[in-house]
Amino acid sequence: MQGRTYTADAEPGDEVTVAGWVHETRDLGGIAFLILRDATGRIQVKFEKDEMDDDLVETGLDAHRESVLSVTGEVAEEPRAPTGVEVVPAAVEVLAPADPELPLDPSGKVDAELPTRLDNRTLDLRKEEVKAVFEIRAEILRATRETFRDLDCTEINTPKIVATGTEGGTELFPITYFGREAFMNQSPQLFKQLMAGSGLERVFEIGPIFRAEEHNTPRHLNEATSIDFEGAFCDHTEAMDAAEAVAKGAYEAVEENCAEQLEALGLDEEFEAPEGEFPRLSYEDALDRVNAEGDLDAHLVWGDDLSTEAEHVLGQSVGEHYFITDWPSEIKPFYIKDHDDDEELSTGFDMMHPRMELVSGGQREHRHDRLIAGFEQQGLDPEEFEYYTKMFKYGMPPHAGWGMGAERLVMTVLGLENIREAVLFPRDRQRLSP
Ligand code: AMO
Repeated sequence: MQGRTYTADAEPGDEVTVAGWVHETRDLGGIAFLILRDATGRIQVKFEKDEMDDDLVETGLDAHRESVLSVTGEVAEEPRAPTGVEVVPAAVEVLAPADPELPLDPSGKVDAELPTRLDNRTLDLRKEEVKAVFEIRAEILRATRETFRDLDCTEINTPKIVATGTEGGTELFPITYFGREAFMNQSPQLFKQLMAGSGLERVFEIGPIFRAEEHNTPRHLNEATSIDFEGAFCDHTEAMDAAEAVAKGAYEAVEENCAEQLEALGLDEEFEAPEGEFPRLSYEDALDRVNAEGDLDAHLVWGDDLSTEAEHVLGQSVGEHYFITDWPSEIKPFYIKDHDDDEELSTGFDMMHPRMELVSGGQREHRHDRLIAGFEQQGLDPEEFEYYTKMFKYGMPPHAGWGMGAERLVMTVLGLENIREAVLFPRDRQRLSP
């Protein structure tokens, strides 16, 4: 809008046009106040009924809450106004009226349940604390791109419609692609590995992944955003360094650049970026720790995956971010390389927040014959993946990488209860719209 001033930029003495939503109106008789809200904050508009044109007063005061108005007038200092200034209007225009009945109260005076909030995300995002989550999410992704830049990575985008899956056949969403069966991609895994073998060497992607998993939990989405890294000539320890740098970079950026948003979320006092190196615990040590400290139904033995309950015990025990390394090969994906001196042991790792898993990754199997054998052991037909495996015949360097759930990162940085709070329009078992 030509000539529009953000409410935060309105200075005493300025002649401005501000535009935004009617946050509230207070009619005191001879004088009335309207609070107008925009992306930058709120401003008071003062109506002195005896001194102003009736039409102007009526237009301003008859507008229902959440209607969109533009107000032109002079900004005056007013210590009693919420921001210390007010606009004395010379013209008021209704740009978009709002129904008097709202499905959700953006002023936050009336709480709404999460499903109602998600059904009405536009209104929900007019609340300062909800807007703050998405501003912080954007800052985390910005900082992540910066960290990857410092790590000499090139940003890539890979196909989301694919012919085959990689992360286990049961979790694929099938679609029809010109009469053929195709799938929504579960992970950029194979494509990012192909790029590690290209002239780009070190790549990252921030993009959607689709998982048709049955889970309906506060930590799972059926469409999530994955932050993926893949680096040629990297081993699993260097990949872990990169994951740690991305996580720390996210916290530091939020701490440095999001003071206002943290305050809106009531986190300004308690927000803490992790300090020191994330401990690296072997799978075996993790099992011992869970068995010693946890009160689980079953004693964990070598080869067991860590249940949510076991992760919880471990998280409480470690109390900070940590890695779990040296997993049994049999429970890590076929594309992860085993240790050269012990084939039972995988270079795969997970990076954990005390509340949940954030990352999994590892060094990759880059030897063509071993890779083909891995596909076969997994029950996958290597022929179907020939586009991928054949590139391992033409000089595929050793490489390593990982995937990190962006929503889980935001969720853990901000201590959100439910992952759906970190996505604008979540996709889960029940939710396909909006
Ligand atoms: P994985 O399947 O463990 O590994 O996924 C990596 C990370 O992505 C996030 N994530 C999810 N977040 C929300 N909802 C989901 N349904 C969901 N699924 C995964 C988690 C998880 O730690 N190809 C490998 C990565 C690699 O080795 O590079 C992979 O996808 O934070």
